[in-house]
Amino acid sequence: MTDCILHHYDFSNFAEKARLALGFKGLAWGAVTIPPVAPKPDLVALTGGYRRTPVLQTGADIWCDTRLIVRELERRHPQPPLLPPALAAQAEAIAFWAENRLMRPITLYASGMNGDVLPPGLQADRSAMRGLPAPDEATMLRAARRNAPLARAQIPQIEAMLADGRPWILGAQPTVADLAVYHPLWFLTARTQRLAFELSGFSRLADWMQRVRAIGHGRPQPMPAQEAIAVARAATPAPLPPSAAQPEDPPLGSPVRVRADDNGQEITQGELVHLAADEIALRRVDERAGEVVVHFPRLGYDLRPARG
Ligand SMILES: N[C@@H](CCC(=O)N[C@@H](CS)C(=O)NCC(=O)O)C(=O)O
Repeated sequence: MTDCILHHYDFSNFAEKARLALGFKGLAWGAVTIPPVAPKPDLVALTGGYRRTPVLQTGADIWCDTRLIVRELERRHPQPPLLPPALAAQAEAIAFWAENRLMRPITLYASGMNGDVLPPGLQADRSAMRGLPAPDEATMLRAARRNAPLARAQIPQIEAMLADGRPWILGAQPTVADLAVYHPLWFLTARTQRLAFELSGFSRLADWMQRVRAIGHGRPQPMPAQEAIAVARAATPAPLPPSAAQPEDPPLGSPVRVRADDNGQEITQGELVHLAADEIALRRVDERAGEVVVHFPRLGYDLRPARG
């Protein structure tokens, strides 16, 4: 039996980070395949609005964003650690660079060059997530050309991080930094080998990517979305630890809304039931999933009193 269910799809790079985290912990997990584009009614039955990928479910608790997903996996399965206390802050800082500076040029470059092998409607959906019109092929290619040099300015930095022969980004021990730096690079060649040449000549990087790949995905067990919703319905949200609210926060127990501050800004609304230094949790009752608690990190998310 598994207590973790991951809602994901194959070519999502953030999902690859979560799959590797599950693999690193040696877990069996329920694998629900979600659509790569909106609408995602079965996912939204659980999240209440959030539509990004991946989402972790443990019973009637729903964990949004891979930063929080990794932290929750670490809490449930501390060994082996992905956030060893002495390295956690550095690992998170490198992960922030990888996911906010390295990743976007790589995804724009790879998507522009691989338009023919990506699902129809994907680019229109991604542009809509940023409030932009659907791009045509020429626009995608221009974006790829603008972003290739930005990817090439950063890939050698990863080789440099490994220059002293260390096996992992932060030294002798793997951390979440390895997963976060790996997944954008993985995306470069996940669909085709067309851009593999961009990584050639970086031998330490290649050996390190092989080590990360070897972590694997643990034991995914395919699960229909209906079953995951039934799991939530049958479960009760886990008891919450004491809150650590800030003076500026909306009161606990009040109706609030949360949305991502960058892209995919669909709103999740509910009763504010938990606040920690970097976590927000809302309780909501869904027609299909019953009572669920939806968890978000604070960083990267916008918390406000609900309207009306
Ligand atoms: N900060 C989020 C980012 C998640 C994200 O942007 N995921 C992409 C897929 S790799 C996404 O949601 N794309 C739109 C979608 O899947 O609907 C996380 O760490 O989970």
